[in-house]
Amino acid sequence: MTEPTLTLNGVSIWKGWLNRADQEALVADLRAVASAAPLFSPLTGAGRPMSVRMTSAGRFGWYSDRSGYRYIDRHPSGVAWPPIPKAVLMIWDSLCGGRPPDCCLVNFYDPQARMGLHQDRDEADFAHPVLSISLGDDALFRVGGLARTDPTRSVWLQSGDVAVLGGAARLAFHGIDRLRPNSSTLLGSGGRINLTLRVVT
Ligand code: MD6
Ligand code: FE
Repeated sequence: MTEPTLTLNGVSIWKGWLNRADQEALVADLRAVASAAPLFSPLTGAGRPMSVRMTSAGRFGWYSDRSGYRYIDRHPSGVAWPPIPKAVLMIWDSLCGGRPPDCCLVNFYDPQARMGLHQDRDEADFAHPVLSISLGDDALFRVGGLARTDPTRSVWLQSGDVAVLGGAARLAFHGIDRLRPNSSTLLGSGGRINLTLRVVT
């Protein structure tokens, strides 16, 4: 398998895994996903809307409201989640292999959106990695350890970069501190899209 460009507290990062044409094709796929299953702002446990808007593709979609974080098998409107785009599944195949993901979470960041430090732990089996794809504006990605208070390291993720949280780093705390507005021309109106692929069940 291709060696990552860098690792950050055990998280593998492939810089520029997708070229510009691949990125543009992926954005077109994601616009189709969002027109079938519109973006929404999930509520945190405290009942406040998250600053990131999201939707999903695949058998399951990630959801959150006052009763907690979970996967649901339909969009909140009742429509089925659209299938995961083929190009996205091919990226998983190249870097993770094994069982294909059954959720592709699509996060859309406005220029001022952020994602607090968290663990991805709503899946049934942490032996499966989580793969993330960045599109659009640069984002400052922070990665710590298995405890919230462990020291962290940060890297700017750019459009076309792919990161994998697997092995000992599968449950590493991570988050997005801020975007660098207008650092990419990929998305007409700015902002950032992050895809995360997971095996849920
Ligand atoms: C983001 N990423 O890049 C936030 N989760 O917008 C994540 O929360 C994430 O990059 C699991 C695995 C990789 C990730
Ligand atoms: Fe995450």
